[in-house]
Amino acid sequence: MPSPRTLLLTGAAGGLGTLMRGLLPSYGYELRLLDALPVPGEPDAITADLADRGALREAVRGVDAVLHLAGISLESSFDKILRANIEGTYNLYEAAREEGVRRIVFASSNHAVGFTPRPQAADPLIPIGVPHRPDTFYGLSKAFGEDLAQFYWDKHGLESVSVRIGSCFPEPTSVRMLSIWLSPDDAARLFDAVLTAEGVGHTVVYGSSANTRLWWDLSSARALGYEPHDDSEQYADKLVAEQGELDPAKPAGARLGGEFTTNPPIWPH
Ligand code: NAI
Ligand code: 15L
Repeated sequence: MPSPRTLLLTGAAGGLGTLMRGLLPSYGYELRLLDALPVPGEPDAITADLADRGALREAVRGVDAVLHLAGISLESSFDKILRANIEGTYNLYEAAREEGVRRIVFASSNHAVGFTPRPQAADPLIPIGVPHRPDTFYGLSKAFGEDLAQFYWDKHGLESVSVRIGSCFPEPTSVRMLSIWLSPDDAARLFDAVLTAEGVGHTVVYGSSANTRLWWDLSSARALGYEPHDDSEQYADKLVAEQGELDPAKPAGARLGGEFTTNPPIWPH
């Protein structure tokens, strides 16, 4: 990517957006912020909903790339998911296409493939090429977003990297998260790698740290230059003592998406 690297960060008021607002400037990005909610301490942030096509078009004008984090980040009603995550992501891609933006990094989720069995014992890591197996309407919207990204590359030459994020929080809070935790510092490394790699077309990567208990294959992310530094294992003793090891006989211990795959989904954190 040519310098200066102006980046539109959608979802800037959210948990991950707040972490990335703190970390990405040190990689040389000049951030333009957008969220449906005001962004605390950021008077210049754009307050706009993803339904507002005019505002999106203005927001993407002149940026080198977009890091698209905005949306509903847990299960919700289909109508709400439809508006924010499905139509909203479409609106963003259309605005980017109209304004000639070169690349979008799409915050996909492990829940796009949440019904994939999680590896047990000596099973191989989950490859990036597994079919979509969404575990919620939320996961379905992420599967849609990945397909939308592929479509805009094939049809319009707009590059994307879809990052199937595991759990990005300051610390893992469940035993399941030990396997898919993405530390905030590694998230910034990963986003920087996928924003700057050459010739990504549309690439799908898993997003986690180099966890000892890793469930999936990070090689597509590494191929784009990602080098994780962190490992959740430092939190393992405490979490396992509190919660016990995952039970592979239970749905939440058997599948990648954990508790999202139960009906109704339950939230452990
Ligand atoms: P969050 O819920 O904390 O933040 C989402 C932000 O998007 C909020 O500030 C919200 O106001 C904004 N937003 C929601 N609907 C909007 C709309 N219609 N128009 C404009 N803004 C809207 O979520 P978090 O944790 O920061 O996640 C960010 C992204 O990463 C989400 O897309 C989420 O699905 C994805 N992701 C996050 C993971 C994590 O562990 N934090 C794991 C997997 C995916
Ligand atoms: C997600 O996709 C959610 O946005 C996040 O809040 C976590 O629940 C994460 O998945 C997870 O699977 O732990």
